[in-house]
Amino acid sequence: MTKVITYGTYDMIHYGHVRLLERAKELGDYLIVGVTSDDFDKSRGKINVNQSLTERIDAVKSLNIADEIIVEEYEGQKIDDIRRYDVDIFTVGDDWKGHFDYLKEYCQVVYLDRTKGISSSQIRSNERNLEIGIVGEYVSIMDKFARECEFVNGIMVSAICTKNKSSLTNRLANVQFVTSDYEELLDKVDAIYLAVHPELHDTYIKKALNKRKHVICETPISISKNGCKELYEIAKENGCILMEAIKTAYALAFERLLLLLKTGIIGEVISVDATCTSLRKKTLFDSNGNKQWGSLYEWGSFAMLPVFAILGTDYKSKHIQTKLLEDDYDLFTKVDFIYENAVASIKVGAGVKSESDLIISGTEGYVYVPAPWWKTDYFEIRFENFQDNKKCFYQLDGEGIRYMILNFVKSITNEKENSYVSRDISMEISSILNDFREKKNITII
Ligand code: C2G
Repeated sequence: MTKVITYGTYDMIHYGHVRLLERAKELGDYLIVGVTSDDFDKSRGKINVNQSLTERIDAVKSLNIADEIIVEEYEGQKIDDIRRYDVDIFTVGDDWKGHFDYLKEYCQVVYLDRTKGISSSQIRSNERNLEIGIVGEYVSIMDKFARECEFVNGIMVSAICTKNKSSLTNRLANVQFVTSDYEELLDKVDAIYLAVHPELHDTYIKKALNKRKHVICETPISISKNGCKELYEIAKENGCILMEAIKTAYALAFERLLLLLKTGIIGEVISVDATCTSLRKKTLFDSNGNKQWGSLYEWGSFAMLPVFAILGTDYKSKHIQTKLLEDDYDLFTKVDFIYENAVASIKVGAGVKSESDLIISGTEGYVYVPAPWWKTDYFEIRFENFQDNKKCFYQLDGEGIRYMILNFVKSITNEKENSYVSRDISMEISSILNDFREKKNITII
């Protein structure tokens, strides 16, 4: 019996795929089809896949051409599969010509003609693009967002609203519609990305939601707990997606770290310590005249994310310690949380520098994520016996921002929120900022 194997993503299956599979089957008696996992696709730069792995497998299955379907999960798996399944022929479309010649050592390699004039990318780009407007004064953050949108299918930056027109980067200045009038921008787009001072979020978000525009907003959503709750309610009433932009939640290493902790790899988690700091000019306004955010507004959400994601939001008490300058600009803030069976502490500084790492301590070992942990591709799981230590590496593209945008687009298309930052966490972050602003449970140094 001649066994044939072929691999692919098979997103939005089309005539080109069907023809390839039929010809692959004709090469032998038994056809194995490897469908790529979502993670493997991400790691090879294919992030725009529309359908989930299950949907793609079902689609291949329903063609009734494959005798067996397997999942392709990692680089190097092809050699493993060929040996394991005793494969005689590996085949793939000739867009890959030469690329898999290294497999000739293990089996016959056949490149089949690719069907001209059709592709998954083409089908995806025929769908209408979501038009997003970028609103804000913080040009470097806005530029990063616009750059990352270029990697995601189905979204297009079509308008910019800023008071800082003269300091826009080329990418932003070249967007077709640039205005300083927010209402005017809202009429032109389907969604907005908001990068204004957190004190302005409530007003800006409300206006957008009331015009039924979807919103992705730099964290925090609101500096008031009730404000945050109200915004989510308005979003729901108006059928809009409101998403908090904490890129770290979408970084693969962080996502995996949370899953590993759930398996109990370091035993019971007893303490989470997260530090985020950056050195800034100690002035209240930046060179463009924008009000600086202070430590907790700027870094608080990032530092609180692992605490709440690992230990939950149901802590028993908390205490805020802060070094305030004039006009309530906090140079440094520390928050301690006491849980029933654990403790946590965050240290944030915009104007104070420290080792900005993340340490999660457990009864069997600890996790160390080196600085800058909020955009890392790597962490270590360490044990009493250092020979048991594990180093874990993951792909990090665009600091997680592009996956965040992808999830925003998917949430809108599927009319179902698909945010990695739960509503609970968003609300709790707002609640801490609320107490900080109202100087509750706080020691000022
Ligand atoms: N294909 C084709 N004609 C098209 C489009 C695709 O013959 N018009 C073929 C591809 O060459 C590939 C298969 O259909 O053999 C699946 O295509 P994709 O889903 O685009 O997957 P791809 O990224 O090519 O995956 O490591 C190799 C990959 O797994 C192949």
